Amino acid sequence: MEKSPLITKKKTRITSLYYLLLALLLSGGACSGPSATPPEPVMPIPHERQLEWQDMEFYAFAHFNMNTFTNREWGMGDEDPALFNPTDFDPSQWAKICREAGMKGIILTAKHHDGFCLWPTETTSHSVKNATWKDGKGDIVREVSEAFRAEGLKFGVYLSPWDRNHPDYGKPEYIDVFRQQLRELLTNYGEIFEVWFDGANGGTGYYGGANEERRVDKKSYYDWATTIDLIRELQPNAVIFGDAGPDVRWVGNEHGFAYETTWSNLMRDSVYGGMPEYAKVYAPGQENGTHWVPAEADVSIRPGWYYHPYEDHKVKSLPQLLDIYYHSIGRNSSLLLNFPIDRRGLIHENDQAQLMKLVHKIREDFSVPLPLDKASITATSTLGKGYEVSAILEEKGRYWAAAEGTIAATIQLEFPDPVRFNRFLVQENIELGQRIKAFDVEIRTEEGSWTPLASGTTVGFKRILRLPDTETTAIRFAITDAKASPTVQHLAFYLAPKLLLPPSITRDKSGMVSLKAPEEGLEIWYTLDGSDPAQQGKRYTEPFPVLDPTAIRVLSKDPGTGEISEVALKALQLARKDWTVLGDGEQSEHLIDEDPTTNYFTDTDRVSIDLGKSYALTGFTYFPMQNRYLSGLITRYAFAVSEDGRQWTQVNEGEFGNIVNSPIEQRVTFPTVTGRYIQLRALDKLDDNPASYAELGVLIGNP
Ligand code: FUL
Repeated sequence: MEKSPLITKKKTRITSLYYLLLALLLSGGACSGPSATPPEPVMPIPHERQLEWQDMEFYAFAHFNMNTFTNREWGMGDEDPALFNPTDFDPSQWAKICREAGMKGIILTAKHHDGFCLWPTETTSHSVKNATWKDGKGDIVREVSEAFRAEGLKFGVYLSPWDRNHPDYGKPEYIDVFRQQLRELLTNYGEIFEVWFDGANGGTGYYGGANEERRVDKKSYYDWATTIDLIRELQPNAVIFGDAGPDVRWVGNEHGFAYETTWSNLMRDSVYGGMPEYAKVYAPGQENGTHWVPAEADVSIRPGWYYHPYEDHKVKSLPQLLDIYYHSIGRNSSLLLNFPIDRRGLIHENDQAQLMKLVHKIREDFSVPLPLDKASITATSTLGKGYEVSAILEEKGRYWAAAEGTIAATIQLEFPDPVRFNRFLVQENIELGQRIKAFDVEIRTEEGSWTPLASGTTVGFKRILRLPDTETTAIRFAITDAKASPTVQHLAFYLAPKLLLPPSITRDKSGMVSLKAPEEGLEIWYTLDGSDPAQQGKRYTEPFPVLDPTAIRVLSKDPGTGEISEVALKALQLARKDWTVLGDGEQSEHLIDEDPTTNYFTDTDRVSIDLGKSYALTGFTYFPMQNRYLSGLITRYAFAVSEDGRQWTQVNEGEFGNIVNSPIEQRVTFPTVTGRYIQLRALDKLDDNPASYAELGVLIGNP
C-alpha cells in the first residue's frame, strides 16, 4: 500500500543533509557548479522540537480518572478517591489500537480539574494511593507510559492548572504544589513529548472543604514563565501546549476543525491561557504573528471527553470523523483525538470500530497517487540549482523554491495521458517559515483553456483539498500571493474512492422524503415496494411524498465505477401531515416534526395528539431527546387512545428500559385498537424536570 499521510515522514536534520548531498551528487555535484544560496528564512520559524512534533500529526488523548467513575465531565474535587476502580485496566489495549491506527502517541489526563492524581504523588492524598484499585499501590501514569513505549509510541501529560480539590488553590502556595506535580511527572516517567495545559480554570470547587468560588488572575497567578523554564530544564524536547503555546496552541474549538486560513504564526505575547477572546481573535493564527505556535485540533470521538454509558451509541460516524481529519490535518493542524476510557479501563469497542473505519478510509483515500514522475513539471520561477521543481515529487529532503523577490509563481504539470483525481495535497518547507497566502488549482479543459478548480489561502505544513472527480491532461498550482518567495516541499494528487455509505433518509411533517448521499458525485437509488434497489431501484432526483407506512430501501452508487453501497432500510410510519398537538403549547410542533434534534417539553407530564382521523393503531414510538445533557426523559409511561379527545382508554403501561444509558427510539406494540386521539403520560422520569420528547409517532397495521 502507498504511504498515507497518517504515516508521516521523519525529517531530521541529518536526513536533510543526506538529501542535500544526494541532490548535489545527482545533479553532477561540484562538476556542474554549486547550488544556489538557500532562500532566506521568513520569521518566525519552528524550533527543532516543534519540527519533531509536527511530524507526529495524529495522536491520541485519553480522558480517564475520577469523572469516569462519577459519570461527570467536571468533578468538584470532593469525590472519594476510593471510587477510582477500573475493573480490567489494560493500557496495552489502548497502545495497540493507537499503533494500528497510525497514531504516534498519547496524552493522558494525569490530573483533571477535580485534582485527582493518577500517579502516587507526594503532593496530595487525593490520588491513586487512596483508590480501591490495586489497594492504592497502582500507578496509572507509569503503566500507560510503559505500554505506549512498548509499542514504539510517545507519551505526553495533561496536568490541569485548575485544582478544585486542593485547599490552597488560588493562593501562592498552590503554585509550588503544581510545579512539584509537574516535576514528578517530568522526572519519573521517561521522555515526555507534550505537556498540555488547559485554559479552563478558576471557579467554584471543594477546595479542601471550603466549598466556595475562587477566581484567579489568569494572566499573573500561574507565573507561567517560571513553569516553562522548569519544563525546559526537565524535558527540553517536550512541546508545551496552551492558548498562548508557547510551542503549540489550541485551535479554538472542541470540534476538531482548523480554519480555511490557518497560520502557524501567533501574536504570542498578546495571548494568555483562558483569555475570553482567544477563540475568536487568536485561534486561526496571524500572518504577522511573532512566534511559531502551530495549531492542534482536539476533539473527542464521542460527545463527552469522559466516558458515559449513555454515549455508547453516540460515537462519531465515519463521515463526521472524515470531516475532522480533512479539517484538521488537511488544514495545517495536528489532530489530537480523544478516547473516553471506560470503567473497565479500556477503549470501548464502539470507539475502536469507528477509529478503524476512519483509518481504513484515509489509507484508501491516499493509496492511488497520480504518477507525477510521468508528468512534465515546470515552474514559472526557480531559485536556482538545487531547488528545481522536480523536488516536489519527493516527500522529504529537497524542495522547490521560487526566486527571491518573487511572490507569485505557478507550477504546471503536463501528463502524457488524461489523469483522474479528487484530492490535492501540498506542503511548504516550514523550516523556512510559512509563506503562501493564496493559491488556485486550475486544470486545462479539452479545448485547451485553463479553468479554476479550487482556491485556497494558507498551506503551512500540510493542506489537503477534497475536490470533485476531475479528468484532465494538465494541472496548475498557481501561488497568487505569498509573504516572500514561496517554497513547496511536496505536492501530490490522489484519486480517492467514493465514501460508499447508504444515503441518509429524512422526512418532514408534510411527509416529504429527502435522501442525501454521504458525498457529492454519488447517485441515489431507492424502492418503496420491498424490492431490491440494486435491481428495481428508481433514481432519486428530488424530495417525494410518502404518507402511509412504507419501508424505504436506499443505496448510493458510484457512477464512475458502478460500485454500490449496502442497502439501508427505514420503516416510515404514518406521515404527520394532518396531526395537531392538543393544548398547542409553545414549540409543540417539535413533537411531530420528524426532526429528533428538536424537543418539546410539558409541565403536565402528559401530551395528546389529534391524528386528524381514526386509525387502527398497533403501537407507538417515543424518541427521547438527543441532547448531550438529558432532562425529563420518560422512564415509565401510560399510553391511551380516544375517539373524541375527551374519553380516554388506557391501552398500555410500561417501562422504557435502559433509556437513560441508551436514549434511542422506543417502540411499543399492542393489540390493535381504534382511535383518533393518542395520549402519552409520564409515570416516571429521569428527574423532576418537565417531561421531554424529541418525537412521538404511531404504528398502524402490521409495520
Ligand atoms: C477543556 C476541559 O475543560 C475539558 O474537560 C477537557 O479536558 C478538554 C480537553 O479541555 O477545556
